[in-house]
Amino acid sequence: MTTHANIALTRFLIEQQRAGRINSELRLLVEVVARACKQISVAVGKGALGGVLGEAGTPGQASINVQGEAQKKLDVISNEILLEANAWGGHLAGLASEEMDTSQPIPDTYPHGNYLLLFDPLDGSSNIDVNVSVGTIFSVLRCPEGVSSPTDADFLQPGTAQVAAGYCVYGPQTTLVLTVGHGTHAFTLDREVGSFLLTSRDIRIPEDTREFAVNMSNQRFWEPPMQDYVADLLAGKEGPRGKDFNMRWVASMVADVHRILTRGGIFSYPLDGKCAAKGGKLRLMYEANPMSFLVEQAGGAASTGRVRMLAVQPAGLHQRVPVFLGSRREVEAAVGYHRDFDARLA
Ligand code: AHM
Ligand code: MG
Repeated sequence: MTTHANIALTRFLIEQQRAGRINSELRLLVEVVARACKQISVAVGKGALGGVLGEAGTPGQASINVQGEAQKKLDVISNEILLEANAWGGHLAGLASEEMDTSQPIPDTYPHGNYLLLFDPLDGSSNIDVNVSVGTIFSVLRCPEGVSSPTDADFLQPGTAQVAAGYCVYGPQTTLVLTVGHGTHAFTLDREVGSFLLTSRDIRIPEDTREFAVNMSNQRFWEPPMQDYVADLLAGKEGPRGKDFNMRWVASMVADVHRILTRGGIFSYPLDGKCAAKGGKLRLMYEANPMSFLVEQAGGAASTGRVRMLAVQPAGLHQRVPVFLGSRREVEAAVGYHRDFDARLA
């Protein structure tokens, strides 16, 4: 990784503003999200010492979110940190979170801005209690013209409409990865100074890879094109792909995507018999779209297996989708298996 030790996130954003790529409101928005991520990083880092592990709710009665999943204490804490940090700055018109049933307009006690913020406050939360990387994912949209108190419908914009997206991974290092539509850049938190420093400018994902990420325990539930694709990966050098593949699965999308941005690979959470009725496992607005924007800005590709992710017109705030993203030629290969399968059915 190239280091740019003297360029803090604040300076980077000021430079983006001077280059006409962002305005002051969007700069403030990213700064506020980054500050909230620092707070979440501290809470995550305390672990058992901070009493933040385990499930939210009362003993015997876990708190269940709109996704039908039991919330962890840190899911709730991270959501509150992001809500509180973003309410009063005047840069937002509304917020939506994976952990909340509906979107929230900014209260009338504060000025309203022109942006909408969507986030998964703590992604990969099954990993919290076992001290494995987790992260925050966020996406920024413009509030439609003339709307000051947005409702859910105002958030239903395709991924191509995103003006910024990023994630912060809380691992051995805390790293913020950001795009404002001009490349993908990584900032590492200097824990002593408390500031994010640019450590990788213009990340490029290798076009080819020998590494895939998927939860193999779902194999028997996948649809046929995914079965065929992974069977050919596993066949290695002797199979049709002509090379051996390695596999990694952290089960935190932030960590898996971070590896792909660092050294290439393909990440997939395909349709399977267990999640097909919901449309997939991962959420379009909080997970798939921001990650796809970051990956495309780094020269990679992102697809549902059938269409470009960023072109999907969302039908609901919590919509789920199948996901394939990472090294461009490998994503194209996976999409090819789906295309061939669909063509045989037609
Ligand atoms: P979460 O937002 O509830 O944490 O769920 C999303 C996570 C992703 O980070 C990860 O890729 C996936 O779920 C792991 O799923 P599985 O446990 O089925 O492997
Ligand atoms: Mg998530």
